[in-house]
Amino acid sequence: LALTLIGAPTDIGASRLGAGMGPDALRVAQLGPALQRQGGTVRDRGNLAGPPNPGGPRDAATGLRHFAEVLAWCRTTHDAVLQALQAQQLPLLLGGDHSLAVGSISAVARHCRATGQRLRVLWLDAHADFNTPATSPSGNAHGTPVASLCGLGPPELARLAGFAPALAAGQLCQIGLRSVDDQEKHLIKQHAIEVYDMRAVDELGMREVMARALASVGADVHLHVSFDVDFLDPEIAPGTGTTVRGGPTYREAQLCMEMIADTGRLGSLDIVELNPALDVHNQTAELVVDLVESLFGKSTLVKDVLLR
Ligand code: DIR
Ligand code: MN
Ligand code: MN
Ligand code: MN
Repeated sequence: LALTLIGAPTDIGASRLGAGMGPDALRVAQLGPALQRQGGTVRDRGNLAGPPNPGGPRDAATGLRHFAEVLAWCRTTHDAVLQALQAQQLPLLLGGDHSLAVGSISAVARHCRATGQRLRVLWLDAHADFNTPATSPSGNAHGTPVASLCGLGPPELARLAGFAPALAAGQLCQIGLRSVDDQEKHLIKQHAIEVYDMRAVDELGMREVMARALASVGADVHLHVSFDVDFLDPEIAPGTGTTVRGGPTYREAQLCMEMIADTGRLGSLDIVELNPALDVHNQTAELVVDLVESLFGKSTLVKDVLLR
């Protein structure tokens, strides 16, 4: 297993500053050595470069805040992720805010189209990130990447894969949602997105949610996981900009990661919205590293003694 770490040190799409320190917080928490312990060969290609966050109001033309800078970061991310995939590496995008997922997932979609693999995207998040500039209450691009990937909003972002939509609605599954804007609810319904919100996690349990989410993941599937740190309950993961109470517990999150690992089909990963400026002693980065170990196969016992 050959992994490439790609740092994207920016908070360009977020409402609060600080997610740009996410890549280094993950390095400080020993992400690289943890992956190596799971049998990976890890190459850290360092941080991508891009424009600073100019702040300020929404652009009149696009309805997003500093759209040109968002687009620059997404393009650079797209190119780096595509390059890793073409070199047979598993790209691990270290965000940075969630707007970058337009770049990474567009690259993954492009790669899957070229290689004939079926793409499945698991979006782990408290939020749906399905706003368009027209529905967005904030103008923050981190609330819009799913809409872009489904072909809505500014065409420069929606067409980053070279085709649009980058994702058919049926390729996407969202888990952990508990903060969805009114107009996003309608978009989710209209596009018939497969969503397991926190009520579904409560009622079905994480095991059944993941069994359903992964049911179609066979040997021909490239599985992409887009992991927004605010997916986790804020009691265990305070170091992120838009926490929402009532998220998955430590054990639920571990099971989620372990069941993804069991498919053996993880092909690419985003870790986004980690904000060490809001954290205490880097505990959220350490938790994320712990979970990522499980995502890459760490288990308490030898795997074949597990009762399944
Ligand atoms: C809100 C918040 N739905 C927005 N979104 C967040 O601004 O679009 N996404 N925090 O991560
Ligand atoms: Mn998000
Ligand atoms: Mn979120
Ligand atoms: Mn550990």
